[in-house]
Amino acid sequence: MKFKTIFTCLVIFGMTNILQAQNPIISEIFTADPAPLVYKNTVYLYTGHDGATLEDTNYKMPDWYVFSSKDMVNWTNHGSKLSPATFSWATGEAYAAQCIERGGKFYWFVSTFHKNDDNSKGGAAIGVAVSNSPLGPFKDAIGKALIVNEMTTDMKHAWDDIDPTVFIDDDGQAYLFWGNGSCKWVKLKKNMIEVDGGISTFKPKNYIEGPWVYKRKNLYYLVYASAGTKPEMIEYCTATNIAGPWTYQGIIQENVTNSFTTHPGIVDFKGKSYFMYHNGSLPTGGSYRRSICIDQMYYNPDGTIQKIIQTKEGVKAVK
Ligand code: FUB
Repeated sequence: MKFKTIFTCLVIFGMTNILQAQNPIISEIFTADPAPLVYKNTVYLYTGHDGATLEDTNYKMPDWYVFSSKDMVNWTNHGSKLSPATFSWATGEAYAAQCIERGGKFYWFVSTFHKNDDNSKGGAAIGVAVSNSPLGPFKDAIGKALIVNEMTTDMKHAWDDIDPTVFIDDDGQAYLFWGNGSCKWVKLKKNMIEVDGGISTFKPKNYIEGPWVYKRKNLYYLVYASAGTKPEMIEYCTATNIAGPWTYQGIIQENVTNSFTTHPGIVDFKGKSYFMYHNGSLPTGGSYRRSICIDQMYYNPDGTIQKIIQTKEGVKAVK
């Protein structure tokens, strides 16, 4: 083969690889804990932000970011839109969060940590920020935490009230699920900023943290990070009633590259289902320097979820 032909082949091969390698989808900063929201033909992706140095041995998560896409491949970085500093009662890291729309307002449920004051002795807590736009500006919706460590006592560690996932059922009833070590849930009032009734606690098989709750064809899904002493996987349960009982359905995602944690974020967009998660696969990445990826998600006719195939290529652009 002539040099020119070999060169052309190498360029085409290289370009094809570049065009197809979508994962991780964000490479300018380290991102974690994906929470997608579809609104008006656009996917908004709310993320955590890993700011740890290579020497750090724990999370350094200063703020939450928003990205958006109209095709699941080209993502616009809208920047840092919220931080624990927005909440006068908060201190510490910006753990997992999820934003949901109701009545034209956007409610961003976040997990962070509480100052030691009259409302709490500290520990993880859940707050809500609100905005008239998916891109903010967001402000504290309540002026205090929605959930504080003292409200749940089944787990003795102080960081069990993390990882909120919020879901509005067809009848308009909103639910908040969350928790590390056990899964907790409560109804929310229509205003989305007050709990309605008591908190329930349960422990799905192998549950550790990071719940993601949604409904598809009259079946409720509770997808979560599992294990604990080993790197996390994603497992799930289904139920015909959101109050349970939940039926364990198995593992859908095995361990991820170079990160102890993984965290599910699930969305349907333009007729396809997508599974978002994080790993440590960017150069210099790791458990505290994570990156969000997307792969296709498929359901069986009976509603069970097929194993997620983690790829470097990611997904194809949708029109
Ligand atoms: O990102 C900080 C914590 O790591 C999250 O709250 C957990 O779900 C895990 O991803």
